[in-house]
Amino acid sequence: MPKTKPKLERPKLYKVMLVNDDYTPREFVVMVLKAVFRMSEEAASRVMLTAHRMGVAVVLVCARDIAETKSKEAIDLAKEAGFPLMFTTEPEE
Ligand code: TYC
Repeated sequence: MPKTKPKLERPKLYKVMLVNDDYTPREFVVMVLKAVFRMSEEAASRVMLTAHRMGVAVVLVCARDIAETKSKEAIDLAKEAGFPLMFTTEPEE
Protein backbone atom coordinates (compact mmCIF):
# COMPACT_ATOMS: atom_id res chain seq x y z
CA MET A 1 0.00 0.00 0.00
CA PRO A 2 1.40 3.41 -0.89
CA LYS A 3 2.34 5.43 2.10
CA THR A 4 0.15 8.48 2.47
CA LYS A 5 2.15 11.34 3.77
CA PRO A 6 0.07 13.66 5.91
CA LYS A 7 0.16 17.00 4.17
CA LEU A 8 1.08 19.75 6.58
CA GLU A 9 -0.31 22.97 5.20
CA ARG A 10 2.11 25.78 5.67
CA PRO A 11 0.32 28.68 7.39
CA LYS A 12 -0.49 31.47 4.99
CA LEU A 13 1.76 34.51 5.10
CA TYR A 14 0.35 38.02 5.34
CA LYS A 15 1.66 41.28 3.97
CA VAL A 16 1.59 44.48 5.99
CA MET A 17 1.07 47.38 3.58
CA LEU A 18 1.82 51.04 4.27
CA VAL A 19 -0.75 53.36 2.65
CA ASN A 20 0.09 56.89 1.50
CA ASP A 21 -1.88 59.95 2.58
CA ASP A 22 -1.49 63.71 2.16
CA TYR A 23 -1.26 64.67 5.84
CA THR A 24 1.15 62.47 7.80
CA PRO A 25 4.66 63.99 7.86
CA ARG A 26 7.36 61.86 6.22
CA GLU A 27 9.48 61.91 9.39
CA PHE A 28 6.56 60.58 11.42
CA VAL A 29 6.07 57.66 8.99
CA VAL A 30 9.78 56.82 9.25
CA MET A 31 9.63 57.03 13.06
CA VAL A 32 6.68 54.59 13.18
CA LEU A 33 8.37 52.13 10.81
CA LYS A 34 11.50 52.18 12.98
CA ALA A 35 9.63 51.90 16.29
CA VAL A 36 7.03 49.26 15.40
CA PHE A 37 8.73 47.28 12.63
CA ARG A 38 12.31 47.63 13.92
CA MET A 39 13.51 48.97 10.56
CA SER A 40 16.74 50.89 10.08
CA GLU A 41 16.57 54.57 9.12
CA GLU A 42 17.53 53.64 5.54
CA ALA A 43 14.98 50.83 5.14
CA ALA A 44 12.23 52.92 6.74
CA SER A 45 12.97 55.89 4.46
CA ARG A 46 12.95 53.64 1.40
CA VAL A 47 9.58 52.06 2.29
CA MET A 48 8.07 55.47 3.17
CA LEU A 49 9.20 56.93 -0.19
CA THR A 50 7.83 53.92 -2.08
CA ALA A 51 4.39 54.42 -0.46
CA HIS A 52 4.62 58.19 -1.05
CA ARG A 53 5.30 57.67 -4.77
CA MET A 54 3.32 54.50 -5.55
CA GLY A 55 0.41 54.79 -3.09
CA VAL A 56 1.31 51.66 -1.11
CA ALA A 57 4.42 49.73 -0.08
CA VAL A 58 5.05 46.32 1.50
CA VAL A 59 6.46 46.72 5.00
CA LEU A 60 6.63 43.14 6.23
CA VAL A 61 5.60 39.58 5.29
CA CYS A 62 4.85 37.42 8.33
CA ALA A 63 2.27 35.31 10.18
CA ARG A 64 -1.25 36.71 10.34
CA ASP A 65 -1.32 37.47 14.09
CA ILE A 66 1.97 39.37 13.93
CA ALA A 67 0.83 41.30 10.85
CA GLU A 68 -2.41 42.32 12.53
CA THR A 69 -0.84 43.20 15.89
CA LYS A 70 1.90 45.32 14.34
CA SER A 71 -0.35 47.20 11.96
CA LYS A 72 -2.74 47.97 14.84
CA GLU A 73 0.19 49.22 16.97
CA ALA A 74 1.32 51.46 14.13
CA ILE A 75 -2.18 52.82 13.43
CA ASP A 76 -2.69 53.51 17.15
CA LEU A 77 0.58 55.49 17.35
CA ALA A 78 -0.59 57.62 14.42
CA LYS A 79 -4.07 58.09 15.92
CA GLU A 80 -2.56 59.28 19.22
CA ALA A 81 -0.52 61.83 17.28
CA GLY A 82 -3.58 62.90 15.27
CA PHE A 83 -2.43 61.58 11.88
CA PRO A 84 -4.51 59.49 9.46
CA LEU A 85 -1.62 57.12 8.67
CA MET A 86 -2.98 53.72 7.62
CA PHE A 87 -1.59 50.19 7.45
CA THR A 88 -3.47 47.24 5.98
CA THR A 89 -2.88 43.49 6.03
CA GLU A 90 -3.61 41.03 3.23
CA PRO A 91 -2.82 37.38 2.56
CA GLU A 92 0.03 36.70 0.18
CA GLU A 93 -0.95 34.81 -2.99
N1 TYC B 1 2.61 61.74 1.55
C1 TYC B 1 3.04 62.21 2.87
C2 TYC B 1 3.56 63.66 2.73
O1 TYC B 1 3.83 64.10 1.66
C3 TYC B 1 4.14 61.33 3.45
C4 TYC B 1 3.69 59.93 3.58
C5 TYC B 1 4.45 58.91 3.01
C6 TYC B 1 2.52 59.61 4.25
C7 TYC B 1 4.04 57.57 3.11
C8 TYC B 1 2.09 58.28 4.36
O2 TYC B 1 2.47 55.98 3.88
C9 TYC B 1 2.87 57.28 3.79
N2 TYC B 1 3.68 64.33 3.87
